[in-house]
Amino acid sequence: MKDILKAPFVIEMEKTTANMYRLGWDERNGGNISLLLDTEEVGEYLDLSKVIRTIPIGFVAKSLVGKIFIVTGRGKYFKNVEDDPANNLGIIRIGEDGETAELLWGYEDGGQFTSELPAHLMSHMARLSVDPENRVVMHTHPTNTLAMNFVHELDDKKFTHTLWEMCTECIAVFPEGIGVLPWMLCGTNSIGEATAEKMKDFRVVIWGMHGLYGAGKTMDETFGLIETVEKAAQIFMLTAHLPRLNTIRDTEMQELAEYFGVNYRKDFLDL
Ligand code: 2HA
Ligand code: ZN
Repeated sequence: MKDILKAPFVIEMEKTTANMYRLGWDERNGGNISLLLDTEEVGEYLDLSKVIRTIPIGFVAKSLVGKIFIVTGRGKYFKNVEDDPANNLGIIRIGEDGETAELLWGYEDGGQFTSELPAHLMSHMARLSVDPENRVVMHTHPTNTLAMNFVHELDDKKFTHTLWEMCTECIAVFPEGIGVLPWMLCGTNSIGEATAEKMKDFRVVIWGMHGLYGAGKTMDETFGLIETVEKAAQIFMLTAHLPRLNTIRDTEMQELAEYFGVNYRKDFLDL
């Protein structure tokens, strides 16, 4: 067996959480990540017949039976993942009943997966139904995006349009736009269901006055997507209180989207 601490997916979780912590997005226990793993690859590092313990997941994730995820731990700090991955991360497999997680590695202090696991798994199911290559779901509290939630209407089209206006390439990076949910109680199946519903159309879903969810094929792609949303929100927050002299017009956004050949939400522009 190879050393699990040297597995590329463990190292990627360490690097990503450290990076997000240093960007100031994931204070204290804020944020969580789940990454769908390749079973064969995990088998090079762990004995897949050895289940350490089982943990109920709180709903039935039928379409994920047998799938293996690496997930950040409940109450754990992104700040600490790099120094102590075995306590702060866990590798789980969704059991035959679809409602039990089989712990294969990690959560060594007796802990468990993030309280947001329902929203993560429901988002994975929604994204996999439209993109079979989706592997990543990330939840984080990016500062400017969160600030923008307090001063901007929480509406899919209006929020997307404002972000698209803030950086030329936004419409090429998230041409499908972003989904926006109102404030909801976190950690529940209801917020998971609402997130998953939006995830059928969008890879980024804002949780009003809380943070956002991002999804994608790889950690880089998903992180880059969130980073781009946050950059646009930062430009908005730096300029929202100043007189606007220039703007990127809707016809220019259209020109860019068509030049890049992306399938953009035409109904989110006013042409
Ligand atoms: O797990 O960010 O939404 C910490 C959170 C909950
Ligand atoms: Zn959160």
